[in-house]
Amino acid sequence: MKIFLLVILFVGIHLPVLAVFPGVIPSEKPDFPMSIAMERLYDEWNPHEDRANELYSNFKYSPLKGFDDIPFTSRRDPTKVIKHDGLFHVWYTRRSTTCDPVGLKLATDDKPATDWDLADIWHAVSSNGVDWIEDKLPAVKRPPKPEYGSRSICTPGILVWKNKFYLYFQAYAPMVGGTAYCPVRVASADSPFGPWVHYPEPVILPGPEGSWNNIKINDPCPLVYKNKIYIYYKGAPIERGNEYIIRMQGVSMASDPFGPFYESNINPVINSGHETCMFPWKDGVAAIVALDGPEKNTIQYAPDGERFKIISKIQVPPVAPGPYCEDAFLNNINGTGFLWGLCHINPDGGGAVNKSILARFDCDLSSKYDHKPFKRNNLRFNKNTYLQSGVKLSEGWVTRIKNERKNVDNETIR
Ligand code: AAL
Repeated sequence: MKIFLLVILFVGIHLPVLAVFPGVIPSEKPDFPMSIAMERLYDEWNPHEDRANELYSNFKYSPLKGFDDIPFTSRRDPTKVIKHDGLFHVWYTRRSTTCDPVGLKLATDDKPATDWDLADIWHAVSSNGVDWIEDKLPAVKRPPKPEYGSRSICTPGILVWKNKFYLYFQAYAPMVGGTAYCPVRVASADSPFGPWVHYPEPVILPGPEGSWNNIKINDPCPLVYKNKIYIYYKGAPIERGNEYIIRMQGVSMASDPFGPFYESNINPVINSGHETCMFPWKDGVAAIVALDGPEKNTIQYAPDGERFKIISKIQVPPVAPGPYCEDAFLNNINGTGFLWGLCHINPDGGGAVNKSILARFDCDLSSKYDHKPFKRNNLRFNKNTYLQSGVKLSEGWVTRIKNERKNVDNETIR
């Protein structure tokens, strides 16, 4: 017995301590051997997961008041919200036509091809971000034919620079959609109430033949960073097919709102995403990247505004977010993020040929405030979410899959 105890004592003293990962998460990376997943938790994420990640949030949505539901009137793609003399201001694409979009082939001078065709830029104000008052007339109207924008001006981005206001927008002519050429134009005003004056020339043009953005510069998203105007955008080439880029995002910089804009020499700077949403964050720039590409539904950060990396993965992000980001144009290299903004929702779930409505989202992407409910993950959805059109498997595919079962599903024991 004595010998047995002695052996236990000896072995006990000389065996290495068994490294059981503790329930209380060590805030420093442990130095005992761990799986590569746990290494990653420390190297790429942070030990307290999403709840300790300032650039993680979930998003909650609310309807807005004050935007009347008018037949064949669509509102979408809001700018960032700004606050000026106590009032919130937003601008957005508004289409008021006599019918729903009919697609590219059937479009005429007054029949819209897409939801953002035959549109102008409208403006609304609010004192609380929920109840809005829309102007009676467009803030910026389409310029005359054949100027760029005479078919449609849409998807604006607001810039505040040296106490003046600038709206950058997609300027389509003679047509929108597919392979239509789309540069960015700008209009300026001394007050957010206008009047807005078109600058005569486009300020950001699509890239050269064969390049990633040779046909479209979409979703201009301005901010002020390192004493310059940075405009992020989504680009697209005219070519279509699996070998071509669908959408990526780049940036161009200028020292004057009317240009010249010089594009980053490492464009595109984001390899995924659809509508743009960039905002100053600490001494860099962060972005909500949604919908398309391998890095869809992430929030990314670039310490220099150009070298973006994934910081969090998000669910049900706002479509076309326009945050109320108080320091977007302050140029103070101390971005603090935001808690809410406007976005758009397509009531029928589609995209191009239905109408859209503006909505509000709330979140916690702020380094100044801590709103814990927005740091929760594990979002779960009800039956209607899974069985809505666009998510539910179509009857055609159900039949096809049933018919193919014999050839596709192998025996479990072979
Ligand atoms: C939007 C944006 C651009 C596209 C279309 C209208 O949500 O990505 O503006 O061109 O859809």
